[in-house]
Amino acid sequence: MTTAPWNFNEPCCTRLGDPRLGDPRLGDDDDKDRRGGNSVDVSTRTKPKTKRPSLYKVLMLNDDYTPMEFVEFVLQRFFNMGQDRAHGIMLTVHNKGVAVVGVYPFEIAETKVTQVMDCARSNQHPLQCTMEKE
Ligand code: TYC
Repeated sequence: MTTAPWNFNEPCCTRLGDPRLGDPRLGDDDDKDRRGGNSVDVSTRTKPKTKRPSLYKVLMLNDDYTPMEFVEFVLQRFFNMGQDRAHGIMLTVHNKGVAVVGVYPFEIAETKVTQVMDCARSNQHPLQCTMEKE
């Protein structure tokens, strides 16, 4: 195994020094283009175009009426938590008023909020769930 960070077999390296091929490090239109006109160097983009998506926190809010067991059920069902973690997070919301229950890209966070709100509404609980940019 080689530890060198370059590869001598790469075409650009095998071409180096071959007079028939020219030096690939040099452009072939330094001052004039092939039709004899002036040309302008265009800088090449080195940064990849892809950007990581912004992340959003999904927050669960406390209220006085939603049963604790229902909150635990929601946390297990929609946030893939085990019983112990769901119980712990539910108690945090109960005691502090709010807790982050997950962090996701926008569409996933939005889906989680909708799922929780729909589930709470159809079970007639006032549980509130919201999201905010991280
Ligand atoms: N405070 C509620 C109760 O005492 C329990 C609860 C916990 C409600 C978390 C909402 O997001 C919540 N029954």
